[in-house]
Amino acid sequence: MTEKTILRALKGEVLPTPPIWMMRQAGRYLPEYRATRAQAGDFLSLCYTPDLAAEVTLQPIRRFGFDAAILFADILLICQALGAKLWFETGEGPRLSTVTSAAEIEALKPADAIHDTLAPVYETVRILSRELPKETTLIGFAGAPWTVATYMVAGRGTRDQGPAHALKTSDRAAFQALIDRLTDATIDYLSMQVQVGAEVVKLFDSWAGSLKGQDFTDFAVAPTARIIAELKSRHPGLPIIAFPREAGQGYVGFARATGADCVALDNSVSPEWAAANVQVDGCVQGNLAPGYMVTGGPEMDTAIRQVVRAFAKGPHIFNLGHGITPEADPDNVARMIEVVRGG
Ligand code: 1CP
Repeated sequence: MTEKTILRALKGEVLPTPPIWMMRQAGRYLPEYRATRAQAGDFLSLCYTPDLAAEVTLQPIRRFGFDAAILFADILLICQALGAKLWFETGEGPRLSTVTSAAEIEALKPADAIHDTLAPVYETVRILSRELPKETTLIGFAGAPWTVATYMVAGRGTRDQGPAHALKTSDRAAFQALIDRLTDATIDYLSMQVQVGAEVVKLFDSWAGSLKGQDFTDFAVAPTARIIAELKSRHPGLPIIAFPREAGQGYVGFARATGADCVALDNSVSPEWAAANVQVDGCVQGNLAPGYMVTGGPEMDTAIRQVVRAFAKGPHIFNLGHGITPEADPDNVARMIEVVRGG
């Protein structure tokens, strides 16, 4: 059997057509997702019901034939597994009980206690590895420690990650302890996803862009490097994608500094710049602006071709620069795939 295209790109192979998948490809822009989510009742029940989580993971594969499926779950489930309370306010987003002191960080559950809560996620992975088409790669994921910490400290999503920055300044040792706990738990979580069938893992550091200078090194690069080194020692050859979103100049050398096989790029950097400065070190993923999935038209076709052309001389996985939004039109997604595949 020929190797799956995503795995070939992750090994550094330059393919005539880049493989393609899309962040948040299972999501509210799809009527079939909205129907399954309604059946589950709420978002967390959907994440924790393996049959339904597997179903929504498979929906965009059936509809569009993407080259990869990403496990349906959320980066915040690990907070719950560590003992925080987690719920989603309809129309607003996640809410968590906060963790803001050395004592509260110390009181979190140890890394090896996370698996009871996360067992349904592992079951979803098992179902998917049985049911996915043989050419489709299964991607597992977790949030990177800094991004998950921003939610745990603030108790919600924040525009500027202010509460996490404040704790980092007022008690750096406590903040480092939180990052260390999350790093250990993330290693065990991803390792288990791989044991039950994930073929690639991705680390989402959605708020990496708000870390500057030494903080970027300490809290984006260092934890990512430790997670990758430990995962690769437990699972030799495991391909790993890192997404330090909005890292800007921080993208340069990120693969070398962390050991990532692929750096995912947001759409604030131009593909031409990223080809010259990031793809020189290996595979990149990205980076069409998600807004085109709403607006479509000839401008979308042009932008898609620009991304494909800019990255054509090196290993590339086509994706958006961030998740597709609920207002997107599924017909634009179908057209994107057609254009990437030469239409
Ligand atoms: O109502 C709904 O259906 C909820 C929307 C939704 C979805 C579809 C949330 C709530 N999470 C998810 C699934 C999800 N989240 C996946 C599944 C796989 C896929 O991509 O199809 C993944 C990989 C994530 C990752 C995730 N969750 C990130 C990192 C990526 C990113 O978008 O930056 C983050 C920051 C979250 C937290 C989160 N979960 C949900 C929301 C609305 C948010 C953002 C909250 C905020 O900051 O305000």
